[in-house]
Amino acid sequence: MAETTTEFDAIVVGAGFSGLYMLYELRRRGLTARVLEAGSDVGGTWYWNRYPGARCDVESLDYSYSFDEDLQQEWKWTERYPAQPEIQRYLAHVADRFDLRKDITFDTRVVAAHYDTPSATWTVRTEAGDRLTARYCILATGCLSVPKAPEIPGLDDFRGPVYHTATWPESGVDFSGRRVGVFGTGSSGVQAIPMIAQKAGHVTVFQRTPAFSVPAFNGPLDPEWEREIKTNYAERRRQNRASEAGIVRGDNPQSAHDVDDEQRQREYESRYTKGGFGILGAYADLMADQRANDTVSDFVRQKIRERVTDPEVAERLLPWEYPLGTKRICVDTDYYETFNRDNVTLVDLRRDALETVTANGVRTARGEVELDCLVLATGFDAMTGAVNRIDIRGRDGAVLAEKWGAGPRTYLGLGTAGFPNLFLLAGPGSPSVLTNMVTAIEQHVEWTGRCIEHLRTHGYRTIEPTVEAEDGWVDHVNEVASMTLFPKAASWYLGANVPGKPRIFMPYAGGFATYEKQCDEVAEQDYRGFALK
Ligand code: N01
Repeated sequence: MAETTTEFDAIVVGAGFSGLYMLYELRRRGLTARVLEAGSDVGGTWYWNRYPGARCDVESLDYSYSFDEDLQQEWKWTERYPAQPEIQRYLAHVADRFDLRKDITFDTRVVAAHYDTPSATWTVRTEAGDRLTARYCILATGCLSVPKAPEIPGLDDFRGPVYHTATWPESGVDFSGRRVGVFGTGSSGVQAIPMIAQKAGHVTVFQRTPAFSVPAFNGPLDPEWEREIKTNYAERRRQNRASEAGIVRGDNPQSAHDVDDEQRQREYESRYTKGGFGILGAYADLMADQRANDTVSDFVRQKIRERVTDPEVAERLLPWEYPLGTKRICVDTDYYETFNRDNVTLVDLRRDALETVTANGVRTARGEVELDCLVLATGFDAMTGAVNRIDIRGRDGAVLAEKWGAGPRTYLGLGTAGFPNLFLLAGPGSPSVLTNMVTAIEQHVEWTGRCIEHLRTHGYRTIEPTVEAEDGWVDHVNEVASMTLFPKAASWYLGANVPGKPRIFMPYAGGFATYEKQCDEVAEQDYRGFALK
């Protein structure tokens, strides 16, 4: 695009799962839209996170769009948990199948979005200086799309290559025979470390906080299971939306205290051996009651001990600092077993403090480890990072990053007061990252599509949350979080992984089904809590 101004009904920022479906939804309702995407292809998070082992930990048959019956019937997933290349192929297929690409501009980063009150339009500016205007501005920018600065001293001095899992080179990395240092043992590190160890000469893992990880038991997709789901896919999707996690995982309404220890162990064992995070649904109070959570945390810690040959290494891998699930649980393939390999060393930074990265490696209190390259799996400026780095100005020049300076403020995670016609998809204050993201995204896209249609049908120019409704929702989000164990962990849910970021529990912990009900009620009551003009 040259430096021109182009007008659309809507501008969508981001072409991941949410941006693609939003474009489809807008078109379906007869609106013109342009999607602006920083990457060179569709995929969003899945475009950038192409590190070895990158894989979704929601099952493929659930981690996919439900909006088109033919699409969901014809697409064939190969594995129970889809790997990044397959998700990328799927999203490319969706883009082609619905001819979405013609309305997407790639390699285009949005740097600003300013609202003009007299014309009630948004002007969106790209890094290249192009301007686009639209009535509606929709942020499909993703919850985990801005890598956080790693804050590792001396990193710039390192002479070898440094790779971040979230900006992995498209051509891949050949680790053969190399001495690799890895920082980060969250979901990305837990997936990447076993794959890197298979190729590298030696891997040294610098662990700051151990993960709770459960095995995926991934494998080829069982054709019987696929047939069963596809025979009545609509019912499966309905059940996902009627659940609190946006996914059927057999949630048990009992308290962990209602049963004796033997029965609890059987329940945990049965869920653990099925693979994935179904273990979180074993009892209703695991995320709300410390003693209940202790039972499942102890169970998983014992499993870790059993998976690691050297008891000393196992002890260093045990998480004690937070209850299971309060940091996102990891789902792995051979993570703990990888520490049984001769070419893998675990450095526990809690006992062996990091001093600095040097030109040739990493120095800790116990000495220097020489390395050829470094892998950073150090996470994201989650949920608000991608929004705050765009210069977003609403009514009267209000700056969104300033408004959110003490933490994000939204109504239902969908909009924010003072910013008319600005929609957030899976924004802070919505269940998003605590659920199956695709379920959450579909609900937000559909709600937004219906809302825009409502505005147009009834001749409204603008919609924005009232300050009262927003304050009420922010209080509600905080109150619900305070009834859970989530605030006990220094997690990215709370912004605690980014130095200086306000500590506010950002997602809505009240459950997906409860949340969707509230969104529907708001819409049915003529968009209660929103001002329509
Ligand atoms: O990031 P994280 P992630 N020095 O923030 C460590 C989703 N996801 O990319 O805990 C040393 O979880 C940090 O240590 P600590 C999923 O929702 C999904 O792994 O801050 N270490 C931690 O160990 C997930 O939760 C999938 O003490 C440093 C790690 O880096 C989310 O993305 C796959 C450090 C960061 O863990 C984020 O996961 C991948 C430093 N200076 C991701 N700074 C699947 O679907 C940070 N760390 C499977």
